[in-house]
Amino acid sequence: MTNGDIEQLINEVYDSLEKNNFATLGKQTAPMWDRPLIGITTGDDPYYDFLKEHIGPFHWSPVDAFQLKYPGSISKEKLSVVVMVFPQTMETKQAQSKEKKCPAKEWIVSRGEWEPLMKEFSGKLVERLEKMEIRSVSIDLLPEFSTVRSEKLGISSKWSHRHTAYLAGLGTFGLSEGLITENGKAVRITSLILEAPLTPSKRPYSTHQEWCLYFQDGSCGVCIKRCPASAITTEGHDKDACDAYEEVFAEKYWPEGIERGDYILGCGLCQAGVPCQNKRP
Ligand code: B12
Ligand code: SF4
Ligand code: SF4
Repeated sequence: MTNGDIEQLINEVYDSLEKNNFATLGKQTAPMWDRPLIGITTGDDPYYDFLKEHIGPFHWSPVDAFQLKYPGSISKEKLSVVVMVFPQTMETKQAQSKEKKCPAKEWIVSRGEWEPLMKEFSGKLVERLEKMEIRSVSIDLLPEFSTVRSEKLGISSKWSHRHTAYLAGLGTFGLSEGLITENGKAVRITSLILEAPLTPSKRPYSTHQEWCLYFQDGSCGVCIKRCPASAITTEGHDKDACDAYEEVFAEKYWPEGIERGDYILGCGLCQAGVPCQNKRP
């Protein structure tokens, strides 16, 4: 298996998706998510040890996650991590950038239907790899995957897709804390661990906040004004205030003509209508 092989496989699976559309909004042919950007890390990158110190000892290394599905010894040199960043479509970003209090319908639906979509996407990817006799673990399909409260950093999780994407050369963090990629910040991310030695992607930056204008020269700060919960300041991002705002918009500003159902919500107004919406600024 080469980097080119896995990229081709990911694109084939993306093209075969049945759930990647806005059928819920009556738009069967409009995709919810664009083709993913792909980055790769080795399983033995020392940065995974840093994450256990930085986020908390509960944060998995690639070996920890692999062994949950395949108990038994496995050396970290045999594993690679493939990180996939799915950009929101231009239509969703345009709709979201016009909103001020409540996310656009397209944003609500693409967030709310992410988990079933990932079940389809990651399920198909893992199955294709199994047929090639390559063992792999999708983080999003692990039943043990959950959020955890980090002593130092507040609401966190057992695997941070964003930190892994940073490690895989896919982007750096912004003032709002969102990961800014070559395709901007309005993205969602997933990670796959596989038993195949792949070539790691280059990291085209030297600090973790390099692509944000505020950290470059103190300018911009547009995400501060976009946030209806005042959760972003020049001091950074208040996760609890951000988290609490989800219920506020659902109760006070929910748009007509759309069911909440069992959707997980996310505001995401700081991800659109900003200079880092579509690209690294
Ligand atoms: C918990 C969680 C939340 C919490 C807390 C967010 C947070 N900052 O951690 C709440 C509910 C607030 C939230 C909100 C949102 N979330 Co959220 N969330 C998560 C989740 C489940 C875990 C995040 C996690 O583990 N964080 C770990 C902590 C440690 O991260 P951190 O504190 O931000 O990290 C900082 C430090 O590490 C610091 N730092 C200091 N020194 C150093 C040194 C180095 C070397 C480095 C690298 C970093 C570093 O820099 C980082 C950034 O400031 C992930 C899914 C996942 N499992 O990855 C999605 C995820 C992060 N969320 C996502 C999204 C889309 C959203 C929302 C837009 C909601 C929505 N869907 O519309 C908002 C955006 C909020 C924002 N301003 O970024 C996306 C990321 C998109 C992006 N571009 O970054 C993710 C990855 C989900 C996904 N599968 O794609 N989320
Ligand atoms: S809107 Fe500006 S300040 Fe905020 S994250 Fe993007 S580039 Fe940085
Ligand atoms: S997701 Fe919404 S509430 Fe949270 S920081 Fe961004 S704009 Fe503010």
